[in-house]
Amino acid sequence: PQTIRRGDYRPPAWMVPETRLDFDLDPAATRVHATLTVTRNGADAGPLRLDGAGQAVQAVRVDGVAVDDWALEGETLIVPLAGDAHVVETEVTIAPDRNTQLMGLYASGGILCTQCEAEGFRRITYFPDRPDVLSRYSVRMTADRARYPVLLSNGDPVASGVQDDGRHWAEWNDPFPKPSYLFALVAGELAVNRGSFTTQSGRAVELGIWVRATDLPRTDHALHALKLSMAWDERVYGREYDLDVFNIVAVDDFNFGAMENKGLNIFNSRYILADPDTATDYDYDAIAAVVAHEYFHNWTGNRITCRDWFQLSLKEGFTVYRDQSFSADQGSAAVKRIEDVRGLRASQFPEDAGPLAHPVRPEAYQEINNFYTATIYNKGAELIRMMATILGPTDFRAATDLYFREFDGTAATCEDFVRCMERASGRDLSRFRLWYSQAGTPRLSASLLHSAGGGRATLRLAQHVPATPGQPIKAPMVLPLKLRLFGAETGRPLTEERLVLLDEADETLVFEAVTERPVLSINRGFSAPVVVESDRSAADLAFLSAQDDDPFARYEAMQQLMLDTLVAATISGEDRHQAVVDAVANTLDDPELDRAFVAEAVLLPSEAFVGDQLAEVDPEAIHQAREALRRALGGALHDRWAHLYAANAQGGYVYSPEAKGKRRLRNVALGYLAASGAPEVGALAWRQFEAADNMTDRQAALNTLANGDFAERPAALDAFYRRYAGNSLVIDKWFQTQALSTRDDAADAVVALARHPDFTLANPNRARALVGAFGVNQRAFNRADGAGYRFLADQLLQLDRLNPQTAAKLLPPLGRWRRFDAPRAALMRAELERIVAQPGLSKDLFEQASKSLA
Ligand code: HT7
Ligand code: ZN
Repeated sequence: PQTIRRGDYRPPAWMVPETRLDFDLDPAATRVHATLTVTRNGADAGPLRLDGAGQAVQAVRVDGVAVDDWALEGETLIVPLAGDAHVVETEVTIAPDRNTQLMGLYASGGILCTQCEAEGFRRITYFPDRPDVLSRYSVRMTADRARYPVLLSNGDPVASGVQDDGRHWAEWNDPFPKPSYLFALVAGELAVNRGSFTTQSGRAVELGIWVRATDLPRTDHALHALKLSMAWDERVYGREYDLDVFNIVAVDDFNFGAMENKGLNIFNSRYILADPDTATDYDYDAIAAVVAHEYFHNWTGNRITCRDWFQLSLKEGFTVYRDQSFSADQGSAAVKRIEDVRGLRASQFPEDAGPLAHPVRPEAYQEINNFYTATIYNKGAELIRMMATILGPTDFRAATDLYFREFDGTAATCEDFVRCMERASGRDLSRFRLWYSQAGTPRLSASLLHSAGGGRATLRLAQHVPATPGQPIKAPMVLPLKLRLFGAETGRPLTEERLVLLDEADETLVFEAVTERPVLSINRGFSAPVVVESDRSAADLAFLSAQDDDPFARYEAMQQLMLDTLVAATISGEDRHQAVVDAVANTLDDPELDRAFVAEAVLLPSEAFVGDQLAEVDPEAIHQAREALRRALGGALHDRWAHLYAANAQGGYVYSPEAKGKRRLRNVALGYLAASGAPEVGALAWRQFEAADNMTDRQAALNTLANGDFAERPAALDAFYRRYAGNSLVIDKWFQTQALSTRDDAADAVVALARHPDFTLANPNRARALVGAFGVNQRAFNRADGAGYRFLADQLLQLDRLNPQTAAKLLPPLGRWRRFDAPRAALMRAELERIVAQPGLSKDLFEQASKSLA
């Protein structure tokens, strides 16, 4: 496959100021008539080149006259043009009902919808399908009126009518020039939950959430989240919505979470539909976050888009930072930060340490769909957060104002963004730019010395950025580190919080008048996305977990204490449980702490995260060590867990930060009670399962039962399945719970579930629920006989024929072979080689598999 390089960027030879699209919609054969007003851009004398994929050309006209001097170069349509401005028309036919890739125009449960990012528009019509060609679109759709009563597109509706052949039509106009990846169309039998929002300048915007009629009662939360997002963007960034309507449509078959098409967002139904009986607190939070994310793209992505796909993090990193800040403002900012860092460590850190590591602004790709990664999104958000930290709130807001002012209506670059940060603040971010070009997670070592007599503390900081593919040697990065010293005896702070910008390989900081032994609190708030290696003792970590005034640092100290304990137990079988038991007891006994924070703080690090700390992952030893610590915590603190379980019961479901925190802590307590082996737990969990008035509690009880050997286990799985049969989002949970099981038989169960009548690879949510979840079940997936690896490769090869993009997303667990013992590594490599050798493999899966072997 061809490699696309950032350095090869050239401005487009032709611009398309106006685009008119006329769709004659039919699932089997949709006719698309495109009329493009094209103008030559610069002195290039070349022909017009229009991207296409998978469609048949029916006709080409230039300035109203049919021409036959066009040619196809691969799938690119070449049209010779004599002058500098022309009107070019094409007619093509496409088949949405045969589109299993879910890119371009496709059918999902009887609804016709589109997905154009990144390169799906070329599957609809011929066009310069690149983000720096901005065009004004007007769209006409004609369709069967009974089957497709609702016809939506970008912008505002302008006209509609009924024909006497059973068909009807609608026209939509989008006044804002946009790249083709933001085009959208939906046709279907949809019901709407309408709302309205008045912008800060007094304009009324009509809001609509469109779903199947039966799903309408589950759309209020999304609509509410949309209104909150609109108000938040005005208040925090001064950004107002710019069209008269804002529509969201939910579909069941979707490759991603959602898509920010101008004025017509299309969502995976999983990020819209919620009611207490079917959605967990986690689902509610995720819906609000994704609704906000897509809405925020209206400015960071749509009004200002990307010059090329290498700049993807310009819109994605900034928009994730914006949605994280929005969510933090809706409840506990500390808990939100903990959740975000946990996510970063679970997905981005391993990516940055593996064969698919790439910079936030990549240099090359074969398939752009493979670059919608945790690095582009989540590490990209950390870069924005670091710049916000370095600039401070006032300068950061001035810098984003400048960015919006200067680049509105353009296709910009990451460099444009950083320059605005510099210009508005007067700071030099030259060295900071390395964060965009260097892959790999920096490792920071911190060691604090104290000379008791002299009252001087010396902090030695040293950083190292590990080699990543294609980048063997790294320069030191700029690390904004928030730190503070506490007195070990008095527990009082010895210094103010300081922001240190470490930009050398090593540096020593001196603190004077330190009259008692200091304890170091570093990377507070996770101010830099790095791995900290410190020589803090278990006693100091326990101290910080109880005393630190930064909630994130407090959580982090507890995590580090737990990790050190688990690593020691895995490597040498050492039992250091008591220190963790005492620290957890302390946290549980602190009446001042928020329930949600306590729930996060007392959770053990995942098996995968423990594995990430080891030179070689031993999945079985890690599992046994973690289970032993869970048992110890469960047993030693049994009475506290039982008390918390009882004390946090609630009458009647409420979705609020307080109620969520109580549910979370109660369910964590249930998990520890189960780990304690207390005889009453099976019955307790079953009672919760049956009596629950919400999915958070019901699923937590199911997880507890499903992970153990309880007599109630089969009945719970069966009852859950039967209760929710037909609700695909909940049945996904049923598959996922079993794919994530910690039981010895998990891998066999997953293989059997792939033959379940409800399992299908055609629906990405279902594929992710079983195959994707299994890939992150460290113990089951890495079973020593290689059954897990074989299963994943078999599924990927099948899925690749339907939906290469989703298949490629599920491959990374196989690329972790370097982290395992030689027999496992050989088994994983053999599966990767089997994939690469497959005739007709997509470039999506080929790129991921071949890079994973290298
Ligand atoms: N910007 C959107 C990305 C997206 C996407 C990418 C590839 C294939 C399918 C896709 N669906 C949506 C989503 C977002 O980041 O908001
Ligand atoms: Zn996004």
